[in-house]
Amino acid sequence: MFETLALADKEYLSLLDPDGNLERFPFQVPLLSDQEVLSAYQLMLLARQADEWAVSLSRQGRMATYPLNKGQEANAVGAVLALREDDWLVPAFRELGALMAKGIPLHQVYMYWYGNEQGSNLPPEVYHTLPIAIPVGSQPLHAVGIAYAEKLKASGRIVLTFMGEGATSQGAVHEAFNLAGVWSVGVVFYVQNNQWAISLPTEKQTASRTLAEKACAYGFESIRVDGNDLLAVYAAASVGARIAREKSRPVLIEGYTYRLGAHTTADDPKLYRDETQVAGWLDKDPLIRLEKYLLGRGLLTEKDREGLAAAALEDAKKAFERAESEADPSLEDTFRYTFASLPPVLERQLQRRKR
Ligand SMILES: Cc1ncc(C[n+]2csc(CCOP(=O)(O)OP(=O)(O)O)c2C)c(N)n1
Repeated sequence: MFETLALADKEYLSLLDPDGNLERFPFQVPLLSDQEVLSAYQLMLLARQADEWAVSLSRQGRMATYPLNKGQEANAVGAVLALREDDWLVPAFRELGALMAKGIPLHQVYMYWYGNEQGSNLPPEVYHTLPIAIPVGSQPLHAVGIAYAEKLKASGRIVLTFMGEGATSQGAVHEAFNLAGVWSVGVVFYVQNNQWAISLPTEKQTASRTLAEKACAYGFESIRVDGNDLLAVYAAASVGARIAREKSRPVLIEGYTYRLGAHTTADDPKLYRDETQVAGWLDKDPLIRLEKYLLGRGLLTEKDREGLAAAALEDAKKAFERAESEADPSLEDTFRYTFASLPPVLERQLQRRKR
């Protein structure tokens, strides 16, 4: 448990109640300014509309397989807001809001899911972000490697990496946790516990009561946070980022959340999960809770809300049109953007394909 955020008997850190009221806490909580909350809301809204549009595009046969982030937006956006601009983001594949919060334009993310490798062309000196990682649980090791390099350079930069709860069953993730603890590097492991790894529920994934408690075995601090509460995610990530930067220690944050949509546009969750469970979580929709907070604080009106949602959908449509109209990637593009220099096995593949 993060020492500065004593949760007493609470299951996880939560700041906004279901009606969007800010709860009082007996300790200092890092909070966003009103303007920052409003900007974060707009990003979450764009991530939501971009999702809905991607599903529609997929039905029209215009989009390849796409993983939905619906219901998980607060995790991705809230955690990145706690970073310094030059800190690193090492994503998995379900953090659209995190990529956009890092400044990566939506059309570029859409290009990735459209199958254009230029979507992975993220100049590190501009975005400090690694490309989307599909192999489950592969990226936390990269995050630890970067954090170790930054430690050697004494740059003060930290690394935020995301993974799903399913990824925590992968051996490479345990190696990453272990190395991070032993090398004492500044990395924030953010586990989005959306309760499903495709069709496998969390209780069949792990016998641990929480994902957060796994950090204990590796000798670092952790916290469980309400992943549907932007303000709580930001607070937990801010404290986590401070520990990572000032103490050069890893931390683990478990965002307790729910995947409201299908695993991807190629999946049908009705085949394996009970719709009544989904209905219960629709009531905890992170966007609705944040809207209630903003409306209650007079920072948003119903009319603004409708206008912002319509504008976000328009932005998503334009972003996809741009992605769709980009030139096809070259053969070389398929091999670029992940490795600084190609490993021999990929070099051989490239030469074979060229022939
Ligand atoms: C190494 C590897 N094995 C299997 C897959 C197929 N696969 C894609 S996503 C996924 C489930 C991942 O679950 P979780 O880590 O909880 O993340 P979520 O999809 O829920 O965001 C699986 C098994 C893969 N991409 N990589």
